[in-house]
Amino acid sequence: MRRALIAVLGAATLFLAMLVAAALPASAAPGTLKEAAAAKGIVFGTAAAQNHLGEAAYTETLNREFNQLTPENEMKWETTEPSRNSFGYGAADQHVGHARSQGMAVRGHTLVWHSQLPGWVEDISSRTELLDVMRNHISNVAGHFRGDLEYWDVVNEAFLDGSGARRDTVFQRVIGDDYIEEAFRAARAADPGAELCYNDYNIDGRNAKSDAVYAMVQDFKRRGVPIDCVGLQAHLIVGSVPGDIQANIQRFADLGVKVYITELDIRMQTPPDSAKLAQQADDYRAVTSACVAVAACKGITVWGVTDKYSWVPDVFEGEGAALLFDDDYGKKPAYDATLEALGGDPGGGDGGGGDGSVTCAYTRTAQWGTGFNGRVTITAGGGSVSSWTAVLTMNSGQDVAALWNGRPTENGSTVTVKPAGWNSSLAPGASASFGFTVNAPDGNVSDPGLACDTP
Ligand code: G2I
Repeated sequence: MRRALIAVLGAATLFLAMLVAAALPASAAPGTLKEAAAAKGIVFGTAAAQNHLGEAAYTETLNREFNQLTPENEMKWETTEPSRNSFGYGAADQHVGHARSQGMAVRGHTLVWHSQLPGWVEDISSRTELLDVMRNHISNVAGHFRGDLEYWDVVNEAFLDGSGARRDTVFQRVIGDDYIEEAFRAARAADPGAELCYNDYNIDGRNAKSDAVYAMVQDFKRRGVPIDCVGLQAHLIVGSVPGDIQANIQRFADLGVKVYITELDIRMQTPPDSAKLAQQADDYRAVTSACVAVAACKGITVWGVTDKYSWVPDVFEGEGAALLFDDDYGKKPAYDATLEALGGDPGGGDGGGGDGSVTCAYTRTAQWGTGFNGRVTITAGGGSVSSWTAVLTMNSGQDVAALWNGRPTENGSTVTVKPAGWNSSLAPGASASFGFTVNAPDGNVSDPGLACDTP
């Protein structure tokens, strides 16, 4: 009798163990951008600004999702050499220190650029003098970070849209065509360990400008000018990813250089809506897949952690929402699409396994003649979840007047609620709640329908 019971218990235990094994895949797909990218042998980075590193949600998102950092402004000429031969690296050094402490690679940005260039450089009119000044700048700045950076954007935005002619900058005017190769030679001498890139925008697909960059890189490779990589900035517009981006990456790769997507953002007319966000997700997927498909494409960098601090609204009036995290650090559909394109699993939570499921419950917290307050609590099952979605179905004559601790999208009587950002990921068994107020002018105060799921 006892033996039989033990045998039954043993079988039950084995059965349970099999169930658990079925629920826990042997190797869970990665649940963050950096883990998924690493599994593909590439880096996934972001531009970051020193003045936001004190904001907990900013730094938490930066550290959790990205394994490469590009200082957004802190290594530019006006900051590192504001007056002649007087160099300062405070904010840049802090960036490098932060990146190092987190195991992130660093892209130096940028040594020679016509923008954010101090006036004293603009005033130089002799070729010999400007060549000396440019070489001195490169040898000091790249020399300061020697051995600390993985990549340098050596020359930035030297070509014009449309024609592919050289941009009329002080370097082009005063030194001439060879300023670019001289910059690369100086950078190699200053930091022989860093990959040296030419970086530009609107060279993501094939066009007159990318043809001109292609011809320059081809010429540099033939003549032994030290260039290692090309950065396609990829400042793009929703619905307008060049259809030939992969072919364009491939043709640069075929020249023997690496390719990086260096400043990816995909802007839209604000405010965002679900259709624009879905298109943006497709667009991020397309860019990410194009890089993943070409062996020489070694990294993707988005131009900012959160929509809240993106450069886009400052420059393009009425446009924005271009990045992977919204103003509240909530993951956008583009985040999931990018993670999937990297082979990760948006539903995989922290990648630690688990069934990733959620349950939800509704509580009425207050009621009056023409309305009520409700609260929804979402609880993770046996596994962690990275995000959740709750769907409320309102009854006739009911309108959600306010909702807190969640981000609602209304479509007829259906209100889809996503996390506010900070309450997105849940450990096994943990809960998140959001609350709302319903107006029911006709007095129909019956409970809304509720369903929930992982995204
Ligand atoms: O314009 C977008 C990017 C295009 N490719 C090169 C990148 O270096 C460039 O980055 C942007 C930064 O994201 C902005 O943050 O470069 C801008 C300058 O051209 C940066 O904007 C400047 C503002 O113009 C200044 O008013 C501001 O003081 O940022 C400065 C620091 O916040």
